[in-house]
Amino acid sequence: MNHTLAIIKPDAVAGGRTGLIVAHLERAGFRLLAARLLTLTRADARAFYAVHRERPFYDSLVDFMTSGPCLPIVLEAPGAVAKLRETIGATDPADAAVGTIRRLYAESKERNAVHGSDSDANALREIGFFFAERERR
Ligand code: 3AN
Repeated sequence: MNHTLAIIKPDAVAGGRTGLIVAHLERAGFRLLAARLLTLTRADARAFYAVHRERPFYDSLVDFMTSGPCLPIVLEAPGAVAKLRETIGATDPADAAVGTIRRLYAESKERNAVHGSDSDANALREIGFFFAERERR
């Protein structure tokens, strides 16, 4: 699939790193199809991360993701899902490869600057979570 969802997370937006991260994504070869600055409600964050609801970090993740504005973005590129995962780097910025967005801009394993869909099926679900079809043509 050639589409995926990124979210510039509240740590990066609050820290003034939104523009740097968008520029990094564009330089990496992604085209922006849709984007909207918004603050997630607790219900939004709980639903978005429902797969993690049994994990010990779930409540803290919901607190963090609702702590301020974030920027969901629909991205287009050949092999978009795998390409974005490579561009953002490992979940923990300490493990992320040099030059990846998380290595450059993330604070910690939880406050890790950016989300990227991890499969084509999740990309479809996550794009639909934020954007109507008419907003991403
Ligand atoms: P990724 O974002 O690399 O796909 P996931 O899907 O395992 O990682 O985790 C979703 C989000 O949950 C991460 N982006 C991060 O913010 C948070 N998270 C994951 N693992 C931990 C952890 N051990 N401690 C705190 N937060 C975590």
